[in-house]
Amino acid sequence: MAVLSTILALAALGVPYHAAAAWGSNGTSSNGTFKHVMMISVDGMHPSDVAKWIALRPQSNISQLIEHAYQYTDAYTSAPSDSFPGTVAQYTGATPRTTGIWYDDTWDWTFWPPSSNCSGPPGANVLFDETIDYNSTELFSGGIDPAHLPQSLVNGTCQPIYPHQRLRVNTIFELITAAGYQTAYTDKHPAYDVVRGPSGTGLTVGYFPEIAAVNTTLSEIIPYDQLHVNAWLDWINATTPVNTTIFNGNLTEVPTLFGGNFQSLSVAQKTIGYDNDTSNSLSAGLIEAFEFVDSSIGAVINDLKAKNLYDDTVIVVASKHGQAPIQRSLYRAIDPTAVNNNTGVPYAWITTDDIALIWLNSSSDTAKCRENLLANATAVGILDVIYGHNLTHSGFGNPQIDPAVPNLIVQPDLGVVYTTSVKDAEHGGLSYDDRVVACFLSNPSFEKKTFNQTVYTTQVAPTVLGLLGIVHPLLQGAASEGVTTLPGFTSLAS
Ligand SMILES: *[C@@H]1O[C@H](CO)[C@@H](O)[C@H](O)[C@H]1NC(C)=O
Ligand SMILES: *[C@@H]1O[C@H](CO)[C@@H](O)[C@H](O)[C@H]1NC(C)=O
Ligand SMILES: *[C@@H]1O[C@H](CO)[C@@H](O)[C@H](O)[C@H]1NC(C)=O
Ligand SMILES: *[C@@H]1O[C@H](CO)[C@@H](O)[C@H](O)[C@H]1NC(C)=O
Ligand SMILES: *[C@@H]1O[C@H](CO)[C@@H](O)[C@H](O)[C@H]1NC(C)=O
Ligand SMILES: *[C@@H]1O[C@H](CO)[C@@H](O)[C@H](O)[C@H]1NC(C)=O
Ligand SMILES: *[C@@H]1O[C@H](CO)[C@@H](O)[C@H](O)[C@H]1NC(C)=O
Ligand SMILES: *[C@@H]1O[C@H](CO)[C@@H](O)[C@H](O)[C@H]1NC(C)=O
Ligand SMILES: *[C@@H]1O[C@H](CO)[C@@H](O)[C@H](O)[C@H]1NC(C)=O
Ligand SMILES: *[C@@H]1O[C@H](CO)[C@@H](O)[C@H](O)[C@H]1NC(C)=O
Ligand SMILES: *[C@@H]1O[C@H](CO)[C@@H](O)[C@H](O)[C@H]1NC(C)=O
Ligand SMILES: CC(=O)N[C@H]1CO[C@H](CO)[C@@H](O)[C@@H]1O
Repeated sequence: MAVLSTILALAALGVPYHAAAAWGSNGTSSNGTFKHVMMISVDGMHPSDVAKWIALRPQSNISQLIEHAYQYTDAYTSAPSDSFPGTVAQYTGATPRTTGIWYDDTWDWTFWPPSSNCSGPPGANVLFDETIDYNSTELFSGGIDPAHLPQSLVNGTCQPIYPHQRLRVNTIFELITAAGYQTAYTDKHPAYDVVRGPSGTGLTVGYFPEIAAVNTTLSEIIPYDQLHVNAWLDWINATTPVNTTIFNGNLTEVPTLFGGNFQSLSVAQKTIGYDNDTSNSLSAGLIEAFEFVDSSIGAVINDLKAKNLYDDTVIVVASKHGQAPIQRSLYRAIDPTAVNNNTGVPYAWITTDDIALIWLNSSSDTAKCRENLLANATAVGILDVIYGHNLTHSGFGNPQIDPAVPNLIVQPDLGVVYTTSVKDAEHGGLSYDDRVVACFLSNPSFEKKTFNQTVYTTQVAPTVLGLLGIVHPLLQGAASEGVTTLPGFTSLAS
């Protein structure tokens, strides 16, 4: 009785405590403790951004979340780190070599173009962005038009392949719906149907306003992001916004797992950038983006509290990608055709961003291609070209046996972006600025802890299952790559 009243008193004061049923003496969670997990990606947010924001606004909502969080200061998203593989990493626990999801724009030797009926030689661009919508100039674009999807053979039959069918391993959403719970997710294109997983059963509902329908300026992206926030508030009310995609029956309860992203900070990084001072302070534009994100998180927290759900919900803030360069003076735009022109050998496809992925017609040209590119390394802004053994041994997979793996990966110098657009930064590549991301898990019962060791956002997936009491070896990608829960959290081993 005395212990209980102490806990209640501390709780009333907002002092952190260990709920005996939920926490071991070493602070690791037991399974099945929490009823809900909300996963937020603040796209582009580095750990250094979180530190700068907290220093600027110690009373902010993000600061208060971190007061009751396990925070990881050296967390990395997938490599490549673009939005598509970065999202998939958090929901499968695996990286592109296992998931098959390298980028939203790639090549695959077992695909054919849209509407081709799989005729002609195999090998096609696999593009899962706004171009697969019915009409991407409309915010509610009608969803995915199968006529715009690349095709492949499924048991010998030519079929359009939806993003979720392209994924090779299951998602935590699938395991959660299989356990009888409901789920919801929001992101920037209908193509984020990818998180439904190969079975297509992972999402109860989705909400995918098309970002390509708005201009890429902070003033247009904030109202766009507000739609995602409104969806979260609706879900916390067990309702759905107008223009929801109902995949597996309408939502009837507060989802067990719900998630989504913010674009505002990423757009501010790309169109405004950091201050040009020596500490790369948050510029006025980045502060504006942060103000919006922070107040939106505050609205979610208040809503969870009002519905008495806050104590039962873990809020996971893990960004799907960073942004490079943080130091604006390192930025250098290079025409992407500089890569194409310097391969010196026939290629099937080149994806360029702040990385280049190259699929060659003949893998026997691989070493020659690397040599040619390196011969013009300065002009093309190349730091290294990864291929062959190095590709496989660095965990990227083997293009000799996997039709989705590029033959070469060009890692440009930090700050180089292969683009003809006007920008200040980009993401998708392998640099520290691209891959290091904010990662913290918050609940009022968590005593603040900071973990400085290297972790990966793939670890979020099994951790979330552990929090909800679901056995994680069922998570195929994490099991295949030996990915464990984040330090400080335990999972159900079997
Ligand atoms: C932490 O505590 C849990 C639960 O009491 C226990 O199962 C686990 O072995 C402990 N881990 C460490 C590293 O001591
Ligand atoms: C797409 O939507 C825009 C805006 O509503 C409209 O002008 C255009 O005709 C539509 N395109 C197609 C192919 O339906
Ligand atoms: C729903 O989508 C339709 C287009 O399909 C659009 O006209 C309408 O404004 C949208 N409604 C809301 C509330 O978003
Ligand atoms: C392909 O065929 C196998 C064996 O008949 C079957 O188990 C599997 O479900 C089929 N896959 C699809 C996607 O139809
Ligand atoms: C985007 O900007 C252009 C030019 O300023 C403007 O004409 C257009 O209406 C804007 N689009 C949206 C969706 O607001
Ligand atoms: C919550 O849902 C109920 C219906 O279940 C609805 O009447 C109410 O307006 C909703 N509240 C908000 C804030 O959306
Ligand atoms: C789904 O539920 C929402 C309320 O959450 C309701 O407004 C909508 O009409 C329902 N949709 C269908 C197709 O039943
Ligand atoms: C930093 O300097 C660049 C180049 O002079 C300029 O274009 C940019 O606007 C500056 N950024 C900020 C946030 O002031
Ligand atoms: C690459 O070659 C094409 C065709 O010759 C040319 O138009 C383009 O300017 C070249 N790119 C660069 C960066 O030199
Ligand atoms: C490398 O650049 C030089 C000029 O700097 C050019 O003459 C040469 O053709 C380029 N190499 C290739 C393979 O394109
Ligand atoms: C590639 O392999 C060589 C020799 O095995 C090694 O020295 C080099 O560091 C590797 N580079 C990368 C990027 O892995
Ligand atoms: C919800 C849930 O799966 N709970 C499990 C937690 O772990 C214990 C011991 O392994 C199981 O008995 C529970 O079923």
